[in-house]
Amino acid sequence: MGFKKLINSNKALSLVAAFMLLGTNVLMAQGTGADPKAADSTSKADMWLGVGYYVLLVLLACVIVAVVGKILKVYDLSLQMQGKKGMNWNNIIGVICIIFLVVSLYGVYWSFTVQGNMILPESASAHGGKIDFMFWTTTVITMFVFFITQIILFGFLFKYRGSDKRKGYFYPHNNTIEKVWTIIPAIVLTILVVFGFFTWRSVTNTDNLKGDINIDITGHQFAWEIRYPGKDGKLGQVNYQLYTPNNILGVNFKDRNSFDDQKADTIVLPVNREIRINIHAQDVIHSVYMPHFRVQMNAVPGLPTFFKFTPTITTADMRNRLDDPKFEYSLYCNKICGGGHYNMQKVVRVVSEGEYENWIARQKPYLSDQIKKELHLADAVQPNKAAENRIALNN
Ligand SMILES: [Cu+2]
Repeated sequence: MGFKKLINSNKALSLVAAFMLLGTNVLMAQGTGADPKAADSTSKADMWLGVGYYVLLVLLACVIVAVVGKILKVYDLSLQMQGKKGMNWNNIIGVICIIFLVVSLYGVYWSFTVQGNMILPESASAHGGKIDFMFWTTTVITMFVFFITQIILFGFLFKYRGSDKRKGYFYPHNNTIEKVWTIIPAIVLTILVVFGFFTWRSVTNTDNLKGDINIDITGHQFAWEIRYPGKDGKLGQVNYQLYTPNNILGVNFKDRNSFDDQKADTIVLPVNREIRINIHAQDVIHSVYMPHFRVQMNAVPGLPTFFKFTPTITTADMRNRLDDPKFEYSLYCNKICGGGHYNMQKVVRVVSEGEYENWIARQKPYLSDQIKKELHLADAVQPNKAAENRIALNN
C-alpha cells in the first residue's frame, strides 16, 4: 500500500485516532495528580510504552484471528473444489459458543478465587453483620441467576444451531413467559430493597440521636479534621462564618460547650461503646468511609450528616485475627473530590476503655493559644469595622 493510499485509508486513520485517544486518556489520568513527579518526562515515556504494548497486543490478537479465519476459508474452498461438502460453519459457531461459555465461567470462578481474597475481613462493628448478610444474600442470588441464564443462553445457541434437518419455528409472543420473567425478578428485588430499607433504618435510626461518644469529622480539600467533645461530652457549635486560619472549623466560642473541645490527629475509639460521628464538609462533597466498620456517609457542605456505630473488635484483636501485626483500621474519603483525594486518609484505632481514657487525656484543646491570642488581639489592637464584626461573631 502506497503512502498516499495509507493516509487516505479510513481504517488506518481510525486506528491512529483510537491509539491517540487511548494514549491521551491514560496520560491524562496518570499525569494530572498532585504529585508533580508523576508527570515528568521519564514516566510519560514509560506510560507511552505501556499503552503501545497493550495496543500491539490487541492488534496481534486481531491478526491471529484473521489469519486463522483465512486458513479455514482456504481449506473450505479447497474442499468444495474437490467436489466435497464444505465446512459446516453452523457447527463451528455452535462449538465456539460452548468454548466461550466454559472459558467465561472459568473466568468468573478465577476472579472469585484469586481476587476473592481481597475482600474485607470480618466486620468490626455491631451493625456490620447485617450489611454483610445483605451483601452475601445479594451476591448468592445474582450469581445463581447469572450462572443459570448464561448456561441456558449459550447452551441453546449450541443445541439449536443452524441445521439443514430443522426448520425454525416462528414464535412471536407468549404472555405467560412475559409475566414469569417480569414478576419473579420484581418480587426478588422488592424483598432485597425492603430488607435493605429496614437494615439501613436500624443503622441510621433517629430515635436515639445521642451516641456514647460524639465526634466531629470535617472534610476539606484534602484532609480530615477531627474534634472530640472534651470532658463535658458536648461539642461546641460550629459556624462556617467564624472560620479563621487558626479556627479552621469555625468553632463558636460563644458556646460554652466548645471550651474543652479537643483536636486529634488519629481517631481513637473505645471498644463496645456507641460512637456518633457528626459529618461536615467545607468545600465539596466528601464521604466518610470506614470499610472495616461497614460505615459510609457523604460529607455535604451545609448539610451535616451523621452515623452511629459500635466498634466491637480492638485493633490489637484484629491484628491477631488477621495475623498482620501492622494492620490498622482506616478512614478514607470515598468521593473523588479533587487531585489530592487519595490523600484523605486517617488511621482509626479501636482500644480498650482504659487506653482510650489515657489517650484522650493527652489530646490538646481545640482552643489553642493562637486562637486565644487571635480573639484577644482582635479585641485590643484592631478596632476597625471588619475586626469589630469578627469580635461580635466570635464572642
Ligand atoms: Cu474528599
